[in-house]
Amino acid sequence: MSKIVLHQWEISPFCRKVRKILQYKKLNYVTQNYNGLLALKVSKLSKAAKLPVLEYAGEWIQDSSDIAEFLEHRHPQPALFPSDPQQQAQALLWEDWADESLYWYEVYLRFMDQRALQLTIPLLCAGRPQFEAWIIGSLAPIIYRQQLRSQGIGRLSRDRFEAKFFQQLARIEVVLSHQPWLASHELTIADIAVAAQLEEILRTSTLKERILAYPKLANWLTRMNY
Ligand SMILES: N[C@@H](CCC(=O)N[C@@H](CS)C(=O)NCC(=O)O)C(=O)O
Repeated sequence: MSKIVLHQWEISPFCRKVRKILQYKKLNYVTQNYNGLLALKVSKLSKAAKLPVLEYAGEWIQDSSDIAEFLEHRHPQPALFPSDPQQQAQALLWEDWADESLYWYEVYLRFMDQRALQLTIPLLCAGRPQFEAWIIGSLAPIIYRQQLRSQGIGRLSRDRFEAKFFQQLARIEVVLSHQPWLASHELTIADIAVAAQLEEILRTSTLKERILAYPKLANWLTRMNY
């Protein structure tokens, strides 16, 4: 089979989600990064001008959920989607929650926090000239804070935001107190989608210790580090 290329930002939780899928399915791949001002090239890769984009034997697939489905179809084992319809529905609902809701908590924790930003900008510009870090460091917080405000979560005070975030983690802790994985007796796309967001949060957030204080969640994150 020809090479699989993941076009990515290494720091994007959706790109991490795809890497976790590829690793889970034990598929060899290479990455192409769009750090710094190379980001301007992304609009040529996909209609949505977003990453990840997967290049697979001449096919180009955008959107992490579509990539998951595509890879499941071509490489069914190990499965990401449970065969039981109820568990499958639950797994897909978790995936959608991770992508559409938890993602914004990740963006808030990265772009509304000065210490997290100091870690984030060098990662976004790794390997690029210094002036690009200056440009991205000036523009990215403005763009993402605007998106957070439109989404709604960016209007919350830090205290209110943290209360809501930890409420969500407490709910995950309850689920993991009753079952080893989020949606089934086995690892599914639910676990990969949620872990990808939380792993990126842990990477740059100042809340790391408080997040890992949930014992079931911390244990599950260790198991997700396959
Ligand atoms: N639904 C898409 C979301 C991808 C996405 O939002 N990627 C972000 C990076 S984390 C992006 O490309 N942002 C650039 C932009 O919105 O212009 C997926 O699951 O792949």
